[in-house]
Amino acid sequence: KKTAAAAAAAEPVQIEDDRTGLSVETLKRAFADNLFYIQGKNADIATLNDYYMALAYTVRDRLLHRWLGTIKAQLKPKVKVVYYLSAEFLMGPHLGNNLINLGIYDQVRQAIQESGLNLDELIAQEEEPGLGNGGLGRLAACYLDSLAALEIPAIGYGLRYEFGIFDQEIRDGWQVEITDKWLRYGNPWEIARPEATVEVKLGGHTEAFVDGAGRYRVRWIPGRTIVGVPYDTPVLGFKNNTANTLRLWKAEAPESFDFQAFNLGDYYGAVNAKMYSENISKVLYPNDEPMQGRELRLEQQFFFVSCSLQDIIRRHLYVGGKLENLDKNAAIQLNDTHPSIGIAELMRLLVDEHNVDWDTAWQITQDTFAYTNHTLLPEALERWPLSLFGSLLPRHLEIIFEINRRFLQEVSAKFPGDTGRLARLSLIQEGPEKFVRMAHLASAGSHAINGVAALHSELLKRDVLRDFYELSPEKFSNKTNGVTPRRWIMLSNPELAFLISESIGDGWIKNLGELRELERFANDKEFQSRWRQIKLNNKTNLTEYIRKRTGLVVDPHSLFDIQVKRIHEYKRQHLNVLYIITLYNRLKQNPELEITPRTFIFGGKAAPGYFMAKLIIKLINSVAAVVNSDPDVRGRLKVVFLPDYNVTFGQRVYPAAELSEQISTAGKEASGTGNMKFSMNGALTIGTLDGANVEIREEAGEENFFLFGLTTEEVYALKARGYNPWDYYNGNPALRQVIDQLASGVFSPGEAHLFEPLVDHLIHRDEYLLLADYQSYVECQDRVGEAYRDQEHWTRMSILNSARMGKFSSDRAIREYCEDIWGAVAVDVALEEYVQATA
Ligand code: BZD
Repeated sequence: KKTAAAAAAAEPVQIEDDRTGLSVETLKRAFADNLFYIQGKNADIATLNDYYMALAYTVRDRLLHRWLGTIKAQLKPKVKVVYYLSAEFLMGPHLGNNLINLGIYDQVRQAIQESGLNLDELIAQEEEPGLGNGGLGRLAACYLDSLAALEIPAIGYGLRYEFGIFDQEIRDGWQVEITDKWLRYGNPWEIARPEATVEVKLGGHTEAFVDGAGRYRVRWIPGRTIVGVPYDTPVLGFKNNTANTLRLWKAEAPESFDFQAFNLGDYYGAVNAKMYSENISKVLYPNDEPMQGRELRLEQQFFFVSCSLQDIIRRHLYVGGKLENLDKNAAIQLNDTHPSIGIAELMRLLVDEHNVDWDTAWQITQDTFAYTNHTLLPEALERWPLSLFGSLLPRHLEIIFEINRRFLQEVSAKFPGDTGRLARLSLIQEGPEKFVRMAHLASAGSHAINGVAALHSELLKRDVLRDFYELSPEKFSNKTNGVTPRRWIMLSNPELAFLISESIGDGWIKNLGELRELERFANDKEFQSRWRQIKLNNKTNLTEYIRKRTGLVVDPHSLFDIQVKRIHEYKRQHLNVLYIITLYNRLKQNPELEITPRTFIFGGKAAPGYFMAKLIIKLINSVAAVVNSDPDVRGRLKVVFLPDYNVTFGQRVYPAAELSEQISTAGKEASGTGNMKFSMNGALTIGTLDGANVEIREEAGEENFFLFGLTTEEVYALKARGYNPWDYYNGNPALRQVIDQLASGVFSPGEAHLFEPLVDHLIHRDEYLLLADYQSYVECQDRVGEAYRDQEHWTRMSILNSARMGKFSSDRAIREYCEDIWGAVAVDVALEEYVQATA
């Protein structure tokens, strides 16, 4: 302490210009220096990865002063910090993004070129941190970007999975999962902070005792402890001084563990215990996996949440805050229910460890936490078997019982005699096996609850959280999702970004609403032709990539019709396939038929244990195999499944798309965010009135959107009166032909029964109403094909789509969270003197 204080008081030492300077000369020198001194290589033996690392360190050096300045600015009393708790952060590669946010893309490109290398190749070298499944994890990443852009003090807390989402390979048309070794070559963007390690308890039992002041207390005697070591990654704001922190926890064994066993001479036992502890942050769980017996997942959730809350309290006390005022300095957002155990953990920390009385603790907790729901699918709502929960977290179970007892008392007071309501609202689901309902814990323990699109938020109030809405309507609001234009336009689609800036200035990057000014170019022939040329360039790039990855040759002049997202029955990739087969049949029956040449492109991963989703991948590849090798449809129809869809690949795909498939069953997709990325980059949408599609259509104008399918109300009504897919099968010859072909093995030569499970499900149950929506989808797709023939009109629609997507910037979403939920405001970051002297 004393040494540190003395050092801080001393005259600041001038930090070398080589680590902060931004001239091309300095950048080149720093790059060469890092190659030599950090990578320990020279040009004779350096690999592409060595060059990437050298560049990454060169860039990292140039953001550190912002990072330290931000940390300092945030560690002040009265500053309110947003803590975003999320089991997933799907950040995507950092290098290109950091260049954009630092505003040094051009200098660095030149420096790298003058060093005899190519910047794009170095950027492509980065192994992306795939620490998320899909939309939910990517949303967390976009929100961190916007928080920094808006200079809001924020920390993202999560898990540093050693293995992120698996890499996908396609073998014989089937998905094969490969472990994602993203840390293999080191991660230049993170800094370990072992000095900030925290301890986490698990298992064991509890004991009641009376403390010195005569108060009834409980202590938790854990069965084991693990420690969390934080790894910090800077998250830069766009051309400002803010660099927030993403703090991810790695699980390790405490030292004491080894020593104990070591003293007993059980060396291997000690090593075993160490390995067991480290398991907790080993691997990301895929979504859509059965939750049964997934104890390790609950351990993960509790582990990162406990580490984070201890960290938050430590920070709060460090700046001299009082625990009673935690909510004045901290807004904690729960990204779905995955971190909702935090409600019970904060209660435990306050009541058991900091001796705060229950009522005060509960008030603090509710005022601090807010909860975002991301799904209406009943099977996706988290519930933990009481037995499992109690054995891992005995004290938390007691606390949850006590929260529930008081909560239900309040409910009784408000709705006397309504026992049905009590059972529905209870945090515990009764029955032969009892469960803790995490969405109920999150809802009871938060002051704000939000859905992620207007429709979704309405449905939440009507269905899943109806009783909570009736109890506390003031907690509910909508926060329509958004995505960051920095990554999803500037970085992904530089040519388009350039054209836009040239036409309307570059204010849109920070204020996406300004894209509206593009409307005046919608009919401008010259502008239209540049717009089209850029799309063609992006399509050509994707074409080249497709050829490299799959060997398939596709025509960049065909309509690029793209569906990329996780594979799930509710997202209905197979409805898309039904249309492809329909088109194929038409062409076979009428070889002279004129159609708009199309390339159907799919990408997405299936959860390893989700059989139907994997079968859908096989289906797409099987149909592709037949269609692509049939000379009768050559030049008119192509089907591509691109393996290993991830953020990096998304950055290539959205700019190249002309048609965006957003075809989920109405009422099932909470929001969608890919739909926004497509539309911003000038793709038109074919979609149902689901999730944020509703608002995208509202903004773009209904004449610039291809709408089809049942509405949510119609879906409910149809199911209520008894949906029978057979009627649709029997009543529609084209549909029947498609289904019969699938059933008889036309697309699975030699394996006639391959798609039987899919076909059976469609004609007997069809939970997601593909058959009901088939005709409407086909007709809509036909209208798309027609519309594409008028390129001028299509381009106009495309421009208008981009121009009107301002609402879907994550900056807008974050502003709403700040104003309505967090009460957080921007904080100025001052750069350290030594940097002002040099930068
Ligand atoms: O969240 C998604 C929704 O399905 C989308 O509609 C929505 O746009 C995004 C962002 O709000 N949900 C997920 O991505 N969910 C998961 O990935 C997930 C992960 C683990 C466990 C359960 C779900």
